[in-house]
Amino acid sequence: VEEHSLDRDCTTLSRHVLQQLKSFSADAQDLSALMNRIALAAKIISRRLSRADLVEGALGFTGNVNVQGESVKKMDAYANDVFISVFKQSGLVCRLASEEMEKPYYIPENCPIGRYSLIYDPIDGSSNVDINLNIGSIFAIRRQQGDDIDGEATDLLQDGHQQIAAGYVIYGPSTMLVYSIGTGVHAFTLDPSLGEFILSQENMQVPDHGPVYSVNEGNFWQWDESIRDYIRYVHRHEGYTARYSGALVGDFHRILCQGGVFIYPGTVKKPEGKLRLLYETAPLAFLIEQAGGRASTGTENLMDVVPEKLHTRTPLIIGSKEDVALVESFIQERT
Ligand code: AHM
Ligand code: MG
Repeated sequence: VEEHSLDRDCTTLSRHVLQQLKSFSADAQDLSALMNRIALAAKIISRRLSRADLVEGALGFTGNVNVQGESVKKMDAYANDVFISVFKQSGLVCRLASEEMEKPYYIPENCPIGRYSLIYDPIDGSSNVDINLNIGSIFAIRRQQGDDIDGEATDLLQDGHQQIAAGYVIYGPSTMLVYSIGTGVHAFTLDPSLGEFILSQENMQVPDHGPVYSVNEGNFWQWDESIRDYIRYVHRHEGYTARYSGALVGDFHRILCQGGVFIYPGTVKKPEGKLRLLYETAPLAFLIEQAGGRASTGTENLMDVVPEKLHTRTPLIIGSKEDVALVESFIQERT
């Protein structure tokens, strides 16, 4: 007998947000609309990436250096602008803060009513862009607090608990959007023929322990002795496997699915490490906690860290509970 039923029940992202909140309240409608806008940005970026090598001017560097001191790639700039244009039309977001912009970007026409701020890393793992390997976008949504009269967005300088939603998009063999609004972690896969993100994994849980350790061991010589001790431990014990792609989103996604730990530690010279709190480490910390895992700086729960500035960096140890605790135990032994 020929089956005409659909492969799955085709829950779309916007519907899922409303279902999760079990309401059609104004807040729920806002969140659903915000997630829809993020999904639109993801589709536009995904579309460009899928043919990047064939599109004139899509790859390579712009020639500019961003506030982080990193050379900006054309795709970084493109993706940054995509989020801005998409949210200009939303009415909901007054401020956007991103890795690629020194200061927050204000959308004046949205500001009287737009009470949400979008914080994002438009292209995470930029070194993978020109070689067609997986990259991502990371995002978080926070509610604007106060009127921000001085235009400094100082209310963004708060801990990760202020996030009301967070997630990432991974541009891999398929494009996936993984998000949480505080009711678990859910993954959606883009069906390009429909142009829709369709629910593919609901309530993802990270195992309490996993085999993967994901760290750039080329930095071994720059690390504090405690991190070296942990790596030596891993090298001497059975059951570990190294995986490191150069794109946090990809490495994190593997760990979320299979368990293990991702580490970007500080170095002796730069104790705060490389990754930025507001649009890299805090959103992923929000997700991993929702999935039953943990995120730490080594000495502090990552969600509790208050950034001093927009681009504040933190060390990151994230993944399965037991693996994060083991890394912490090496750090605490030496402090
Ligand atoms: P980016 O957002 O500019 O691409 O930088 C962040 C990336 C992460 O995706 C990745 O985990 C890390 O930097 C890799 O850094 P390194 O090359 O030092 O290992
Ligand atoms: Mg990044």
